[in-house]
Amino acid sequence: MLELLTEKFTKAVGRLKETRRLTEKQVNDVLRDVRAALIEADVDYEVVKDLLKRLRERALKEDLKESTSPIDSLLITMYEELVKTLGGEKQELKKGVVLFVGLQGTGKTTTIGKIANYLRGQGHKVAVTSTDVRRPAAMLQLQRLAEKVGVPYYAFEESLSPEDIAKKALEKFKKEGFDYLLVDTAGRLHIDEELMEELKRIKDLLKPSEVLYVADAMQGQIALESARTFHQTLSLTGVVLTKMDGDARGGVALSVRSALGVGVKFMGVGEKIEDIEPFYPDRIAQRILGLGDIQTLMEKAQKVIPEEEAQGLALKVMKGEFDLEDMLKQLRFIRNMGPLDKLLGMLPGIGAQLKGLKIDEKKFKKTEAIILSMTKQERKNPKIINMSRKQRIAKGSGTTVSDVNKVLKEYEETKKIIKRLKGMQGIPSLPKLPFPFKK
Ligand SMILES: Nc1nc2c(ncn2[C@@H]2O[C@H](COP(=O)(O)OP(=O)(O)OP(=O)(O)O)[C@@H](O)[C@H]2O)c(=O)[nH]1
Ligand SMILES: [Mg+2]
Repeated sequence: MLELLTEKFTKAVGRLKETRRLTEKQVNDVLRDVRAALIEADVDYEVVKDLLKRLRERALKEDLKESTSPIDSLLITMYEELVKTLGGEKQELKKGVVLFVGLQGTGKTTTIGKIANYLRGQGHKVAVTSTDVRRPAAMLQLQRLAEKVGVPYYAFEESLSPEDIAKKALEKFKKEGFDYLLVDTAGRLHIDEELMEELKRIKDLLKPSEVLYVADAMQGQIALESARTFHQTLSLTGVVLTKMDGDARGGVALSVRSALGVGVKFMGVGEKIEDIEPFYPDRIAQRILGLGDIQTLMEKAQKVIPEEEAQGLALKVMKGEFDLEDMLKQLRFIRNMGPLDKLLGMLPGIGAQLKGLKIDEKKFKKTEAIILSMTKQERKNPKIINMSRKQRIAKGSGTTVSDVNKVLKEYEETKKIIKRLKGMQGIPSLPKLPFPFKK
């Protein structure tokens, strides 16, 4: 997601690499590239105009040119204005009934499963229910998801009307005193009167604390057009952008706030239940500027490896002490976190350059078996692994000497890459302060 913008923004700013002082022409050149990137990314035209106006005013008015490090200042300006465009502060989900609406197939039901899982992980009491009596098996789909997540699904007969289901579900929710009731609704291919009326009646009955519009990011601006119509009838309180994993442009993410006046609250980044992220405008701005999203990366990492271990590993990598034991840890860690490309996108500077890398499960198992067949000493100091040791390791892991050689070679290469990454900075001069800045 957002790769296009990251690539173009990094390139635009990257051209200033050797510059000490910024001329007006250079600022204009960067802004011209930024504008082209935004348009290519399918950002709403008015949004582009507005953002560019703010950037230009600040870049030229404020004494960027006199700043000791003008590129950093330009980056910070871009960062701050992007955050504004993306909606400013992160928006919490208000407790109570959360009604999910949107066109057919945009990901409403899947998103409810994901958000239920997310909220539950945060320690909230969550229940879900569905008023989608139209599509056969729609209710069953949510019920299955609820079982998987481990939250109650309020089941009612499919012969009831959506309004009756809403009423009964609300009663139950109030009685149980849960924090959130997530309510699924039926989708339609196109907006029609009947659907809008039905949703309006459900909304009036439920008096939800949130009405979230679920938009498929891959649809681009079209998604926003229907969102506007929903907004008129239902007064949306926020948007969930789904399928961000399939959308390299990201235009919708930048346009929602200004098009609707409400912000994005979550984004879906895959088909699995964990593939949802709260929408942090500051982190998204960092990603777009190629500064990575270390916070989200660390949050994901903490779920699969204990914090001290993560820090230990990072420290070792920084110091260049990286043995086979560390490589195994890292492989396990990456494997538990999901596809590599999603993670690399969060690393400063390199995200846009590395795409489509994935862990090969079979190869992983083999590597793991080989490393586990080594003695502690061998893992710490792979240099001592001579031919007879290789034969023993191959036998122990049910592999061949050539497999062992491959792992050793991979280890050497990983070590080299780490060295290179250490010496590399994504953007010519990364701001000295760790992102995000808090003013
Ligand atoms: N790649 C990807 N796929 C998603 C995401 N969210 C949902 N999907 C997929 O989109 C498809 C439709 O999802 P549903 O949740 O059934 O959509 P819906 O809006 O409930 O559909 P209706 O109930 O028919 O209106 C499914 O195949 C989901 O797996 C996402 O963030 N990324
Ligand atoms: Mg559905």
